[in-house]
Amino acid sequence: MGYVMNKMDIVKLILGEKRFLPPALPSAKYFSPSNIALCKYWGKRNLELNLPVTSSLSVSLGNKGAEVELTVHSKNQDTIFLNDQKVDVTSNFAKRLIDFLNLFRHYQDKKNYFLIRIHSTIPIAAGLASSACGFASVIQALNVLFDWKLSTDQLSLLARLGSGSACRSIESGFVEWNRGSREDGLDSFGVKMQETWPELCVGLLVMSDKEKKMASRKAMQQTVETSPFYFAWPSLVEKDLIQLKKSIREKDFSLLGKTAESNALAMHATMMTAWPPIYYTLPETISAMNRIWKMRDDGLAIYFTQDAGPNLKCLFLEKEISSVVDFFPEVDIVKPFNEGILCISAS
Ligand code: 2P0
Repeated sequence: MGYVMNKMDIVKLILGEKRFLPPALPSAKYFSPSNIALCKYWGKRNLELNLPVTSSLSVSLGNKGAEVELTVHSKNQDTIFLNDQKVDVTSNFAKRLIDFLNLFRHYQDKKNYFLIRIHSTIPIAAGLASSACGFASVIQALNVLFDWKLSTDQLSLLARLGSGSACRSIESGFVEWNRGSREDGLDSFGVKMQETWPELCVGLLVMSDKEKKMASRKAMQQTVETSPFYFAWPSLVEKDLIQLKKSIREKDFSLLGKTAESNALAMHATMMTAWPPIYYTLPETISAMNRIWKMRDDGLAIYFTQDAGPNLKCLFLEKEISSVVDFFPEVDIVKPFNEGILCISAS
C-alpha cells in the first residue's frame, strides 16, 4: 500500500511557507454560523481527512453559531474558556480543539499557545452542529491572526480537518460540500450557492440540550460498517441533491421540505439498522414529528429535519410563522437569509 496522507500533510500543502509566519496581531476574533444539512453527510471514505462518501447541502443559521477569540499568550499550554467557563484541558472537547490547533503551530517550534475564548449561541453537542461553527471560527481566527490571506475554498478545506461539517460553515446561506474524488481531498470543500430564499425559516425545537450519547463520528463509522441498508445511501443522496437544488432554483418549498425530511429519516434508518443500533430519537422527538405531520395534514407547509441528536429543525416559510408559534410556543426561529432580523425567539 502507498503512503496515506495525514492532516499535517494537507496543512503543509495549503499553507506552504506561510505556516512559519509569526502572528500578525496579538489577538483575533471570528464568528461563524452553524449550519443544518438539508441533505446529510453520513459516512466517510477517509477517516483521517474527514472525506465524505457523498456530497451534502446545508443552510446556515444566521446569528446562531460560535465566536472564537484567539489571543497569543506566553504560557506553555492553551487555556480554553467556553461561554466564560474554564474548560478542563483533558476533556474530549479540549483535546479535539488542541489537536486541531497543533496542526498550525509551526512558528518558533510550536511555542505559540493561545488563550481561547469561545462564545456559543447554541447548545454544545445537542445535534445543532456546534463543532461545525466552532472549527470554522477557529480556522477563520487563525487566518486573521497570522494574516495568511487564505481563500474561502482553502479555509473550508482546513476547517474540514477539524470536523467534516465545519467546511459548510465558512460561508453563509446554502452551501454544497462537494465530496471530491482526490485521495488528498483537495477537491472536497464547501461551495456557496448563489441563490437566496429570504422567506425561508428554520425553527429549532430543542428536546434536550444534554450531550449526545454517541459522537457522530463514531456513529457514522458504525453505520457504514454494519448497516445492511447503508449501500442504498449514496444513490439516494445523489437523487436528493438534484431535487434540493431544483427546489432552491425554482423556489419550490414543498419539494425542499419533502426532500430534506425524507433524507433525514433515511439517514436515521441507516443508523437504526446498524449494530449495535444507534437511536438518537427520544419519545419527545416522535411526538413532535407527529404534531408536524398533523399540521401538514391540516394544510400547513411545515417539514422537519433531524441530525445526530433528538432535536428537530422545522422548515417553513415566513407566512407560516404565527401558526408555527401557535403550535410550538417554545420554537426558536431563524431566518437564514434575512440579515435584518436574523433570529426571532418566540419564547
Ligand atoms: C450533517 N452530521 O450533514 C450530518 C448529519 C450529523 C448528522 O455532519 O466526524 O461533527 O467531525 O466529520 O461533522 C456531524 O458530523 O463529524 C454531521 P466529523 P461531524 O450535518
